[in-house]
Amino acid sequence: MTRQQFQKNLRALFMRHERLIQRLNRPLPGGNGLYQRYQSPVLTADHTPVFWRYDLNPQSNPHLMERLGINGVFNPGAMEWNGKIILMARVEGLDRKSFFAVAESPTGIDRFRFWDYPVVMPETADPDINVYDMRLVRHEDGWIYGLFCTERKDPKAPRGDLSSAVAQCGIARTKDLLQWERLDDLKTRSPQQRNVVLHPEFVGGQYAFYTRPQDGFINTGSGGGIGWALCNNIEHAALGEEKIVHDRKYHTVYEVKNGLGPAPIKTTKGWLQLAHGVRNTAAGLRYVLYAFMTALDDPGRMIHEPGGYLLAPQGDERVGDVSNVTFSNGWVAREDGRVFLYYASSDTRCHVVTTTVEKLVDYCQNTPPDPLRSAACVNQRINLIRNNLVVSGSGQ
Ligand code: M1P
Repeated sequence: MTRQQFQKNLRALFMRHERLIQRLNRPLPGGNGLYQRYQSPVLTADHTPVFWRYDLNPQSNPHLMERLGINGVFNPGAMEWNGKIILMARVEGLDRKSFFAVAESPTGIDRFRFWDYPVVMPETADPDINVYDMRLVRHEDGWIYGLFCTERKDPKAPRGDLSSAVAQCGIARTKDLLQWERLDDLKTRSPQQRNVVLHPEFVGGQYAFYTRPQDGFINTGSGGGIGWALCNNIEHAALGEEKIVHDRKYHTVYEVKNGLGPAPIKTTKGWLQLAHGVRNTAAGLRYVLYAFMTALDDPGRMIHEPGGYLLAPQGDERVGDVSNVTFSNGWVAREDGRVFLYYASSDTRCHVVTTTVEKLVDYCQNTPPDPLRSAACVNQRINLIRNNLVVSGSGQ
């Protein structure tokens, strides 16, 4: 390639990237009255800066090839930051290793741009092989915490088994999202932990954790459910018994497993909680999002448990590296009552839906619970139909 051609291709590359970053995201027509979906994902692999992927030096990269490609950008933590919205994305390279990186937007709906460098996360004495799914929380102790999954090869795996892994909760804290202090990994009685979330307030003067005790890396075994436990020391956090806040149940959308999403949102009526539920199908696991509320005076106590899912993969969202998945570990409640709920589809890209605290509380309080049997579901629906026909004056 001539020097001239190299420069031309380079300009085209940057222009394509800039067009993508500047693209506005339009609301999709229709909807369910609860939240607004949008036309485009908010973050994709193509949103990562050109200079993260290409060597821009014509001497060392005369063909202007991508040297370190990005496979996917998904499962972001989220928070408001200096009046803007930032996403702490899970960025996965072509080599399957994930890392964290901050993307910032003036609107929270479009124009997310990555900061120049990814997060440099300090390691513990036992280095992480893979890190992912950070839950960001501004704790009342003054720190911003990032709780994430740290994955390492299972030391007990038989020779030749190169897949068995141990997942645990890594904990780090920061004041500026740039310098991170790594604390000890969370110690629990469970052999595997993923989807651990720090509650934003002290409870009885202690740090409070939502957990997901699990026997296997993928399978819950005898464990599972969203757990809850307190501890005094965040620097060397260790939990005793995990009380189950929300258990798995037969023939529900969270039958196989579940896990809390982001840290909860405080409302006057209770804590709004978002979680993912997993069921099995002939086509593999299906991940959907569901909501519930816990008590203000005891965030580990369920008070409203609407039946069914809140959000499931739709259209293109259903296809990706791990198809049929919606997963969320980030949402932001704005001062004006709007809520931006970020989720990833099929472990590939990130999306947003917008709603309000008022709507989410109404949804949790007034959506009937899952009656757990077909006949009971029919009764539930007949009640709705009967009331509607009376209201509309066409009842018989
Ligand atoms: O592949 C779907 C999701 O699987 C895991 O979630 P869970 O621990 O509930 O099974 C996580 O690895 C998550 O990152 C991933 O999106």
